[in-house]
Amino acid sequence: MKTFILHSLFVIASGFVLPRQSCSDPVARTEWRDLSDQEKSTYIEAVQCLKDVPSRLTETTSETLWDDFAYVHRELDSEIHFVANFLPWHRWFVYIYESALQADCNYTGVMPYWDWTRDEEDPDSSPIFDNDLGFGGDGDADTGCVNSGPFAGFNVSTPDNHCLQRVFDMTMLTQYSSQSEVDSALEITSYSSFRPTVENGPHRGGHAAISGDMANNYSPNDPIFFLHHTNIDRVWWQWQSESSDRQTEYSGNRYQNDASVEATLEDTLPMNSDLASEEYTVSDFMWVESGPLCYTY
Ligand SMILES: *[C@@H]1O[C@H](CO)[C@@H](O)[C@H](O)[C@H]1NC(C)=O
Ligand SMILES: *[C@@H]1O[C@H](CO)[C@@H](O)[C@H](O)[C@H]1NC(C)=O
Ligand SMILES: [Cu+2]
Repeated sequence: MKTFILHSLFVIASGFVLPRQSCSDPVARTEWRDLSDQEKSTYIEAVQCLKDVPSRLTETTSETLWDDFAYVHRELDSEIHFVANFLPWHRWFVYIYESALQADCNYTGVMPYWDWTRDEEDPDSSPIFDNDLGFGGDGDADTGCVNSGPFAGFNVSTPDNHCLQRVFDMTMLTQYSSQSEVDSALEITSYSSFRPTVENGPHRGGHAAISGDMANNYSPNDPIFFLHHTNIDRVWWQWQSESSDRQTEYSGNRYQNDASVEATLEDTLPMNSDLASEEYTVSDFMWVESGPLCYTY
């Protein structure tokens, strides 16, 4: 924990990430329902705070730091989905979000995740959707607008000004994001096959189950996006934890529209430089305890 706080201070003070010591004290990320009530409230307040921080982007419709994430994700859509870098790119994206919560909103807690497999029996009653100590539930039956919980009445600006929307279909969660779907992904031995299985299975399930903003390329409008993707990251971490070889196991198609180009660890990860000024390659995000990262699950 100490290393982590120091690290964030360096980021704030210098504007760029100084070369860091080895990761000796990784922070353990926690499932939402395993946080205390106090920890949940602190996280929700930090997320709400992003709406009060001005946008960091130039030449954009994004109005606040909250909105920047959906804008950038939408901007890069075709470069970061259905390609090999889907997992390392989103690992980095969650890290940028976590760093923003810390640097701009004084958040000192851990990055929480949503383990959907714990909701297989009764997804609608998930603590994730709690109106007091969660992210609120389904949108209004007519408008899709989220009208209850901590984010009721929140408008977002990507791709245009609209209320945050959800249109629940929890059969998608029980079908694609179940323990058995996760288990069969973990059985796969090659990255080039593991990545699409996770992306089209459990990943798709979480997006489609919440739907509304979550079903679009501006899905980071919904704060649940980050808990969902942290769990996707955790599934990858579980897969990588099988053997240290898997910390460098990376393959598949680099581009959506050109199957002939093989992805490599040296590929540069795209990012809007207003959101993160550092340039990184895939290799920097291959393991949660190296490069800029220092966490575990
Ligand atoms: C974060 O902490 C600093 C220093 O105490 C304070 O000046 C600032 O207002 C805080 N920011 C928020 C969003 O609470
Ligand atoms: C929020 O978005 C809705 C459309 O979804 C719009 O009717 C409303 O005027 C917006 N509210 C604000 C304060 O911009
Ligand atoms: Cu994405």
